[in-house]
This record gives sequence, C-alpha cells and structure tokens, in this order.
Amino acid sequence: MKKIKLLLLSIISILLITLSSCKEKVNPETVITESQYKNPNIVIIYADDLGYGEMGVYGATELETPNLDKLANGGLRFTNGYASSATCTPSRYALLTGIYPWRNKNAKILPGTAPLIIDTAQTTIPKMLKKQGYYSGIVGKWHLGLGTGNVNWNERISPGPNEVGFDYSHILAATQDRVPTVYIENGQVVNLDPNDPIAVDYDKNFEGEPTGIENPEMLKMKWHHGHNNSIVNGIPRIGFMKGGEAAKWVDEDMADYFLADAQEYVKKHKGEPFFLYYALQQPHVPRTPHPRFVGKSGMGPRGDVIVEADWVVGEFIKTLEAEGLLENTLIVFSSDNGPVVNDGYYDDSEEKLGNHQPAGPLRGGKYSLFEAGTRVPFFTYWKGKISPGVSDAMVSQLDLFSSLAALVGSAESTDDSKELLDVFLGKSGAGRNELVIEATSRTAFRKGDWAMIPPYKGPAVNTQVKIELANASDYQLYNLDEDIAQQNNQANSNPEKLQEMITAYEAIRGTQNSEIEQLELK
Ligand code: NG6
Ligand code: CA
Repeated sequence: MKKIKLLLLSIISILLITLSSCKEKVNPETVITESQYKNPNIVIIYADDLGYGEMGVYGATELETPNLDKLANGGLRFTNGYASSATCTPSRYALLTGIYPWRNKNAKILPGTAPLIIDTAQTTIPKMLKKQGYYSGIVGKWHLGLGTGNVNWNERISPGPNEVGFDYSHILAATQDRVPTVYIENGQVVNLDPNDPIAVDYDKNFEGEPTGIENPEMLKMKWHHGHNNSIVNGIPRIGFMKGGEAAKWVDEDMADYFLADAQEYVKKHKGEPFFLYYALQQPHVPRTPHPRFVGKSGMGPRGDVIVEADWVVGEFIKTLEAEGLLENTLIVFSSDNGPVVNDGYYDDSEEKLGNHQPAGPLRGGKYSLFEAGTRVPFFTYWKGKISPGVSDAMVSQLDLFSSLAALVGSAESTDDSKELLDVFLGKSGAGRNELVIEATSRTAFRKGDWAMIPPYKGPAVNTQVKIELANASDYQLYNLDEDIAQQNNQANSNPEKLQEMITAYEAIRGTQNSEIEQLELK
C-alpha cells in the first residue's frame, strides 16, 4: 500500500513538473529561443554633442537625466569610452565602418550638399548584420553625405544610407543647422510638393530669398557666428535653400517625429532580428525643445533639449519593454563628440549654464584634442545579460563593428576595430591598450593611462566657441590616472615615456603629417 502511495505521488509530481514546464514553453511572452539569444536585436542610440559630464551617472548635478541614468545604472557604464573624433562626421564614419576616420580625407564636417563618403563597396555594421539575417534601419541624423555630386533633391537621392546597408532610412541629411531642412525617407524627401522643387547651394543665395544676415527682423533665434544664410522657421542656417515649403521640418517637433518613427520601426520588425541606429539630434544647435520641455532644465534651450533627449530615450525603452524585447536587445548609448556651449547661436547657453560642467572633469570640448573632445558618455545595456556595473576599460566606438560581428557569429572585423565583445558585455575588463583620437584633421594618442598630443600650429583656443583646441608648439604628455584634467604636461620631465608614446603612435598613424587643415568656424 505504502509503495503504491509513493508511486502515485511520484507520478503526480512528474506530471506537475512536466505541466509547469509545458506552460512556460507555450507562453510567448517568456520564450526566448536559442536563435534569439544568438541574434539579439541591436540598438545604438547616439546623441549629438553630449558631453562626458551631462548625465547624472557621470556626475552632473545641475541637470536631471533620470531615464538615461536608470538605463546606465542597469547596464555597464564606461568611464573610458571614446568617440573616434571630436566632430560628428568622422565619428559616425568610424562607428559604421570600423575604420579610423583619419584614413579617409573626406571624413570631416560636411556641408549638406556633400557626396556620400562611405564607399558603397565598403563593409559597414548594417551590411555585416544583413549577412547574419538582420534587418537594419537608421532613424535620425546622417551627416555622412548623400549622392555622388550634385544632388537633385526632387528625385530619389542615392547613394545614401540604403546603399551602404540600411534596409530602412529616415534621416536628416546633415545637421539641424544645415540645409536642406527636410526629412528624407528611403531617399525621398518627405512631403515634397513637385510644384515647389527644392534647390540647395552652399556658395550663393537664390535671388530674392531672405538670409540671416540681411533680414534680422525675421529671426526668432539670432546667429552668433556663421549660421547666417537661409532662414527656416525663423532660424538662420548654414547654406542656402529654396522651395520645399511643405517638406520643411518643424524644429520643435523633431524629437517627437523621430521617436514615433523609431517606435514604429521596433513594432514593425520585432519578429526578426533587427538593428536600429537611432541618431538623436540633441543637444546640437539650433536647440529647439518642444514647448513641453521649455524651461524644464532652468538652463535655457541647451539644458532643455538634454531633458528632452532623456525623455525620448525613456519613451523608446518603454516601447522595447512593452513589446517584450528588452531581454533580447543589446542597447549601446553614446555621443558623437564632446560638448560645446555656444556653437553659433545666441541661445542663452552660456548665460544660463550656471554650475553645470558639460565636460565633467575633462579639459577641452568639441573640436578639441584634449579629453573632452572624444571621451563621452558610453554604456551598454542588456536586461538579464549584462550585469550592472562600471568599467574603466578603454573602448572606442570604432570597436563596435568587430564586437557586434562577434556577437552575431560573424567573422568580419577590421584592423582598426578591436573585438571587445566580452568587455562590452562586462565579462572582461581588458579593453584596448591604445587608441588614436582625431579632432578636425589632427590626431593624438592614448595608451595605457597616458595621453600624448603632438605639436600643431593654430590657436590654442577657438574664441568663438571658447574651447581649448590643444594646439601647442611642443608635445604634450599627460598621465590621465593622476591628472584627468590634463593640467600637468610631463613631456619635458618624462622624455622616455614621451618617446615610447611617439613610437607607438607613429606605428599606427605614420610619421606626423604636417598638412593639417585649420579649423574654420565661419
Ligand atoms: C560647425 C558649425 C557648428 C556645427 C559644426 C558641426 C559654424 C559657425 N559652426 O562648422 O555649429 O554645425 O560645424 O557639428 O558653422 S557636428 O557635431 O555635426 O560635427
Ligand atoms: Ca556632433
């Protein structure tokens, strides 16, 4: 009798176990299949000009970024994470191709009419992912050139993102301060009226068209330097544009516009492994927060658009969560270059900055070879896969190409892009040992705890943006471990270290090139 009881009990418990595991298997919410683990979705969220000190988790005290902080705190936050360049185009080039931007002489701040600078035969992150079965999209800022020469904005614009690997693209061509001020979806200007064709010129104005310099009465935002060509929505821009009235974007709606598209993209493609490159336009100039965010930071439009960007990221994450995708999506957040306060408009950014330090403890800013030019906020997040933490490992956006390839089982890599998947996932602290950084065609070197900046002609400070560029007649050598603010130049006191740095730098970069273009902010 006892034996039968025992047998019955064990049969019941086996049944229960089987039933409960069956239940797990049929609930679509909780199932993560083997292939999903192998092919997680990948999202890169890329801010424009966000500095090292502009998130709470990176030490900001005057500005609140609760959504970014939450994400960074739940993921792996890098203290030595680098953009490849101190300006936009070169950093984006390196991010997508895994190639140092200084290897391509066209990788510099581009006008809105510049041709595409990525060779359509070249490999890119979306192309590599496509071979592994991914669908790829870009939503937001492009700034890598379009077409091959004279773009006709009234026909399909090609080559562009769709020709370098993106299956879907919804972009602004260059920057928010450059014409054409229209959205472009898969090569077509959105809302273009064929009876009001678009013409763009960066050299001369179109007859009868108002400009910032001639029509100050039409401006709602005044230009400080440059930015005095065509006026769109009361904001003077770089470059001249005619026509396309119905297609022109509303600056204050841009964050909502791209957010809605990024959310829709996720919903549409959640059934397949997808890659999304979500390139935010904030806090680049012109800073035009939606009225919901005006005054929210107490720091004027620059702070307000950072608050707006933080909100946008929060909303986007909510969508991933609602779609049940958070456990199956690797998120990478970073910025294309360091911060600038006044970048060409009178927008109260200096007056209302208060105690905020956009670069945190770092020296310099956007355009600079000092640390603040390229050391930026950088974190990875993957719910349940990446343990929360902080990593001091040196990583560059350049490394995403080879590391993401390793993640999805691709053997592709480039010489410049280090495969650091375990570092990005928090399984290893062994980042890169050395890195060449770039700023407006000049380069410098980081190795171990040391930073070396070769001598460059040119002003020490750009007085328009009030940023120290790091130009000097002699070599500079800093130990970042003890001197993160780069105040103590050891080039003279430590000649052995200096020589070691120069030798290692030249092994990658070649001997110093004297043909350096001077930064010209018009
Ligand atoms: C500069 C612009 C600046 C910004 C920058 C590009 C002037 C005076 N300044 O030339 O406002 O647009 O280019 O920024 O025109 S980036 O983040 O896209 O590299
Ligand atoms: Ca930028």
